[in-house]
Amino acid sequence: MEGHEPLQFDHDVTEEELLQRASSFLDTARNRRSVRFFSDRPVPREVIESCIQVAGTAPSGANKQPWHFVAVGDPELKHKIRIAAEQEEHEFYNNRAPQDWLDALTPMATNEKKPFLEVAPWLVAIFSEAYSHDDEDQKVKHYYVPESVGIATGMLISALNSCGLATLTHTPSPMKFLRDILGRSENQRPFLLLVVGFPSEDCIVPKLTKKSMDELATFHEGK
Ligand code: IYR
Repeated sequence: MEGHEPLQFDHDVTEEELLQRASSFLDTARNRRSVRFFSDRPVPREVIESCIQVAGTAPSGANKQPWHFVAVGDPELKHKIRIAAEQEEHEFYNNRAPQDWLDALTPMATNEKKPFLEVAPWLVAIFSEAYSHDDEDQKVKHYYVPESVGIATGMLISALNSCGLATLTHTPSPMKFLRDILGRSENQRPFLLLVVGFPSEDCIVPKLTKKSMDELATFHEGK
């Protein structure tokens, strides 16, 4: 078929190997925790680049790839982001959040102070693009934008976790300040701010449980 090529795929993988890989990936995934106490230990740019490239392999509506990743290691920019995020968070915790939301957050012990935005070596700001421009500067519409960017973000988190790095999905709301501070264009809308680095030596995390297999999934095997 025009515009197509043969798929490169390992059809010879054994069932044993499948089970081994699934279980090993699960072990890695289970060790991922949202971290709020970071160390200032540097992380090489190349690691962040590779993980962003993993995110860039994500499936997207009509392959429009409606995302852009901005990796910030510059202390001055991180400082600006922290100040702006803390302003929004102050509003959130003191005025905007309804009591039921604040109650739901109690186990996380979060508050408006976000020192990790300066301590962690990298902040990756993820932008979604509802449209782009073609070579003739005509608007190109994108499809399934939140789904696509959500999938790419999940792949980025998974890639960073598999390298042995910690992340925090941070969503100060509203996040418009990210577009201004980072000088992004009008079609780029802040989706999420990912904090990336090593946890501090004395990092603690809330005791949380994840859904059991029964709650998590339903199988209809047909046999
Ligand atoms: N953005 C705030 C509040 C917050 C909201 C949810 I939903 C969380 O899972 C965690 C925090 C903050 O980052 O503190």
